[in-house]
Amino acid sequence: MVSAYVGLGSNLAAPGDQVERALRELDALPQTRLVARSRLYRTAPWGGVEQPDFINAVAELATGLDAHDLMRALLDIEYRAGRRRNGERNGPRVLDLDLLLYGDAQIADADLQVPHPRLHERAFVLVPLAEIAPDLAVPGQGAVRSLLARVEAVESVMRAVGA
Ligand code: PH2
Ligand code: MG
Ligand code: MG
Repeated sequence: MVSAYVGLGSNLAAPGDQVERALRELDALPQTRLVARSRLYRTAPWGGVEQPDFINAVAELATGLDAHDLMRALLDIEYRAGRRRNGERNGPRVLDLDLLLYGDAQIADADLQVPHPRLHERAFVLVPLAEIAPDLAVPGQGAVRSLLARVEAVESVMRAVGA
C-alpha cells in the first residue's frame, strides 16, 4: 500500500456537500481506504478569475492502485459529480481532485505530474495538508511545515468551516 494525498476543491453546487461526498467516494475506491482528512476550509479564489469562494480539504489515502489508475479514478469521481472540462484555467468547478503526492514518487509525463507542480505555492493546499501531515516530506521541496511558513504571510484569507 502507498500513502497518497489528494487535494479536494469545489466552488459550485453546494461546495461543502461536494467535498464531503468526494471524501466518501475516495474511501470507496477499490484497494483504497481513507486514512485521514482535514477539516473543510473556505478559501478565497486563487488565480485571477472572479468567482465564488472555494471549499478546500486534503485527504490521505492508503492505496494499492498505481498512480495513473488512481488519477483516472479521481477524474471519474469528478465526472460523476458533474465536472465537465471546458478549458478555462483556474475557473469555477463543481469538483476538483488533485493528486498531490503518491508516496515519494516523482512523476512527470503527459498525463500526470507528482508532486503536484503548484502544491508548494498554494495556501489552500498547504494549510489543510499541514493539518494532517505537517512533517511530511514533499519530494524535491522539503517538509510541508516549512513550505507553509513561506506562503502564510502572503495568503491569510482562509478559515476552517467545519468537521
Ligand atoms: N483551484 C484552482 C484555482 N483556484 N482557488 C482556491 N481557493 N481553491 C482551489 O481549489 C482553486 C483555486 C484550480 O484548480
Ligand atoms: Mg486544482
Ligand atoms: Mg485538477
